[in-house]
Amino acid sequence: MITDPTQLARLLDQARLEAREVARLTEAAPELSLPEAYQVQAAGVALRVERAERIIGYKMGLTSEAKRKQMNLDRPVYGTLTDAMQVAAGGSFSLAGKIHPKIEPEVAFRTRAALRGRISRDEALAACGEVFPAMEILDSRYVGFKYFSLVDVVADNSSSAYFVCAERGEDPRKVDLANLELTMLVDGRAVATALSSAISGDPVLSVVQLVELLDQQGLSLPSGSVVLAGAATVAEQLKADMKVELRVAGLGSVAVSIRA
Ligand code: OOG
Ligand code: MG
Repeated sequence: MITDPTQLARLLDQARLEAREVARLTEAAPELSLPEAYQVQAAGVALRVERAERIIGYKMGLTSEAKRKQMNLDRPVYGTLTDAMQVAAGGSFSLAGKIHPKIEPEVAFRTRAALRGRISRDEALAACGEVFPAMEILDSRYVGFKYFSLVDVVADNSSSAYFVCAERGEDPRKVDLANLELTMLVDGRAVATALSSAISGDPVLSVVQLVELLDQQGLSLPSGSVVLAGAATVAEQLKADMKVELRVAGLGSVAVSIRA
């Protein structure tokens, strides 16, 4: 890499802190590779950890065909989640200081055992203690959000910004994980519906993919991690005074109120 990863990470970090859009990194650094982009992501997370944030898990992105089409990108990616990104279930979320946030319906797992390397679906499932309804609030730091490459999105922590997860989950072995019905409502009106099979074919397979991607960076998934499995549908632009709710049949619901 010609440019030091921390230098690129600082650019995106400043953009986030100042709620300012910036040009995609590959405009100035077209040679940036995917492994280098993950180094930029890690350097950006390290800046947040220096400010006393704590890594609590990861999000998988582009695990559904709908999202890959919307973003015109071809492969799943991961982002890193810190405690500062979690919005309380039923809480309120302010648009102040955000760039162009969107929300999307997901499910999340909490692990109860560490995972590393190439694992089977059964191994991933055994390590997932709970599954929850969850929504991710994305906010790309790039101009216009939409037109960027895989390398750009990975460097930008895969557009991670915030997430909201239900307080109570279910035992993932006790639900039909690939056939959960997800309905996201805005002010009581359904805006997105999908089956959980839209997420990697089966959301627990997002955990399998995450652990493999982490291994490529020399990382493992600690016990107690939150894993967002990826959106089941395209994301919805956030606007002030929206109330957004996700209902997952057999799993429960989670909501967030948006304010200016
Ligand atoms: C990339 C992140 C996608 C998901 O759930 O598919 C994502 C983006 O759309 O900006 O989080
Ligand atoms: Mg997502």
